[in-house]
Amino acid sequence: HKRNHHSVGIIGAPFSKGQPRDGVEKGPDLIRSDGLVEKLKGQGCSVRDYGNLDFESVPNDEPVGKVKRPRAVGRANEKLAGAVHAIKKDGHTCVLLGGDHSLAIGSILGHAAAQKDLCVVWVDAHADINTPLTSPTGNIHGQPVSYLLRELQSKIPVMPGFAWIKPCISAQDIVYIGLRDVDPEEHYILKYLGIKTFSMTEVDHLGIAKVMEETCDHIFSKVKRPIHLSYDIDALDPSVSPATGTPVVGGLTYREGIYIAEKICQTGLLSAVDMVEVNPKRGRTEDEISSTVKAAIDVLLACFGRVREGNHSLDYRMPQP
Ligand code: 4U7
Ligand code: MN
Ligand code: MN
Ligand code: MN
Repeated sequence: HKRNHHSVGIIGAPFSKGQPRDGVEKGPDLIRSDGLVEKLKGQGCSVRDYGNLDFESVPNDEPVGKVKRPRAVGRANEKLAGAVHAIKKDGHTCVLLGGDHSLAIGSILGHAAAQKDLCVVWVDAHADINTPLTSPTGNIHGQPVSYLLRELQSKIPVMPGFAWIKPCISAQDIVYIGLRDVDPEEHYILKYLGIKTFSMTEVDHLGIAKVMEETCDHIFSKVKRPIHLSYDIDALDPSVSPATGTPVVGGLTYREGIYIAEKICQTGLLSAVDMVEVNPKRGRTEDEISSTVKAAIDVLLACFGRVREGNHSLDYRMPQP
């Protein structure tokens, strides 16, 4: 089959202020240094690396209520949204290398500015749907979805750095896969808005193949539309990807994690991907770090056509004796 004429635009966001742990800002360069660009080109993609965004420090970024570092997070995401918008205008599938998951705010808003009618597949141990008022921690990486959903707009207080944000998706436009650590307030929101979720219980019960069938049925129930895949590496089990800020036992296997990416690729509608929360400083050994980075890269390669049965380039010719 003729796959793999993917055109990929990569943007790095070395940003960590959506959560308290150092090191997640090293994610973009770490993922690149393991050969992401070369590997994508090697499987037939055209790739443009737009480099890393540069985030100026924001002085006097006092908490607003519980919410920590709102100005830094707001500004970083505004910048990221502009970059993602531009990459989409250039005609690429956008890959955001994070950084923490607060970056999904800018990534999805920038994507939505260029692409009407997108839907979101959120692969994560967590729902990241706390509002500033429900958040138990005040960390914005646990809140991005709340800013994006139209149905929650009236529940979001005014915050410095966030005035540019206008919600761009509705509750029926997002599907979660991999949930296993959801705060009670988040659970209420998910149920109250009727959001489609495949927690680890559903992955166990249905199997990942059925989960992906139902995911596609849900997002394509009316029409086929572009997909934004927001992939938190902590969706995978910590035995696979331990180097992350908020690991939770009982996660997706490596195979389930890859299968999700393969199926999303097969739709032909992948329009943007976030790969976030890879934090080398949270790995206790080199092996823990490399296993986490490898998983992140393998997910991305599967997003862009790599399959486990084997791969060959379209212009391969057998050697003649
Ligand atoms: B991640 C948490 F309270 N729900 O809001 C919160 F448990 O992007 C965790 O998925 C959020 O890694 C995890 O702080 C955010 C907490
Ligand atoms: Mn998570
Ligand atoms: Mn997350
Ligand atoms: Mn995390």
